[in-house]
Amino acid sequence: MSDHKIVFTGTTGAGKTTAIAAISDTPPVMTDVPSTDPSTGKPMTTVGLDFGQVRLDSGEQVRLFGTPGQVRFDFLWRILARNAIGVVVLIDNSRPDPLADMATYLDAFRAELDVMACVVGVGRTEQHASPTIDDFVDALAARGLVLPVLPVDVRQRDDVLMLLDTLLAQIEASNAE
Ligand SMILES: Nc1nc2c(ncn2[C@@H]2O[C@H](COP(=O)(O)OP(=O)(O)O)[C@@H](O)[C@H]2O)c(=O)[nH]1
Ligand SMILES: [Mg+2]
Repeated sequence: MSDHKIVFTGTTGAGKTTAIAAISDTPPVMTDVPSTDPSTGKPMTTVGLDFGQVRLDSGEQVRLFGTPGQVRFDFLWRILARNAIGVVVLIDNSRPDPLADMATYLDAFRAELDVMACVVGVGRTEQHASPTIDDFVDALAARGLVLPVLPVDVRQRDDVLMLLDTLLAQIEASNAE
């Protein structure tokens, strides 16, 4: 691992800002501003990016970046992903078509996924059990991808750390090959 940078992506409201704030050792840098789009149901939205840092038990320092959610910023997603070791795709399972949301981000990061670790974190599964974790795994398999899919509550530090650990385990496994 020469560069310890991890990118969090996902739809607006999926929890990128919350996840980074939950684990960052330094006060997270956020660029949320009042939302002009009432349909998101959120008073604030991220126009730029989120940034945080976390020191792992191993002593390694990891930089965390959150992408702007809106698809119109997708050129920024790949700029942010340069030199990253992994990407966390956050899914909001309360949205109309969470499997399509996952596909959007997998498409956007298609080239990066060849060289980068990836995990999928599915949020709000308690109130929204469908699609199930197995449905996400099946949808990934249909694309020829085998990636970890975990239910997460991004407000819980331990859940976000679990996502990170899963991602890092993937990287270590591929380095050992
Ligand atoms: N009730 C509930 N709220 C959640 C859950 N997961 C995330 N949230 C909330 O969803 C919002 C996510 O917003 P934010 O982190 O700004 O999303 P971003 O647009 O991806 O950066 C926050 O207000 C979280 O508290 C969940 O499992 N249950
Ligand atoms: Mg945000």
